[in-house]
Amino acid sequence: MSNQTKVQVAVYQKPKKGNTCCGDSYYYIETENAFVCALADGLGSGVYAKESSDVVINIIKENVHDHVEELVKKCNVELFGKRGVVLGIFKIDYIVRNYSFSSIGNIGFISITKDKKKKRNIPNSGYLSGFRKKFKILQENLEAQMNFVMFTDGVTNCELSSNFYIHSDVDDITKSFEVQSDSKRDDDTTLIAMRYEE
Ligand SMILES: [Mn+2]
Repeated sequence: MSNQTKVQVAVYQKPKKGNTCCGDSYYYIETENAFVCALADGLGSGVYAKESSDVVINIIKENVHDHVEELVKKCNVELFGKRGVVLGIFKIDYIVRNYSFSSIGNIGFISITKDKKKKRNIPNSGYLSGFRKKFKILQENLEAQMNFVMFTDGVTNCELSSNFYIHSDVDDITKSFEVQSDSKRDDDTTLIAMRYEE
């Protein structure tokens, strides 16, 4: 973590019990003006699921300057004929000082303000597989010292009811999640903790 970055990131990832390959993929990048993070969960598990979620990650890499809406649409087009994915895309715009998030399918998202006010986003239903799909985009003002947590459906409601996210430091969030969670996962599990400092 260089001290020039505005967003700090820590990731917890573990494949389903008995699997060696995790069908969840994530990618994040920070440019001068923005931070983008995508998390994809390929339907099913194993190699084919991984192929579809990797498609999504490549789209994000090649189109980092797009808005969240365009990114979701481009991913959807590219997924036609492949296994569907559940996808969450989060973007912070440093210039207009806001953040946007959209998820198609069960990618969870929680924002936590400096004074520990927690807000959980309700995802759009379904998944992306190349067919036309309506989706909502959450857009909110960016405040200083905000934390964001994004996770796949391998994270259980029981785990979410614990308070691992109250930490300020992103490494403390993922470590605390790991300690409090069940070590035998029933699904691939990815939890990404992000912190915007300024
Ligand atoms: Mn899953």
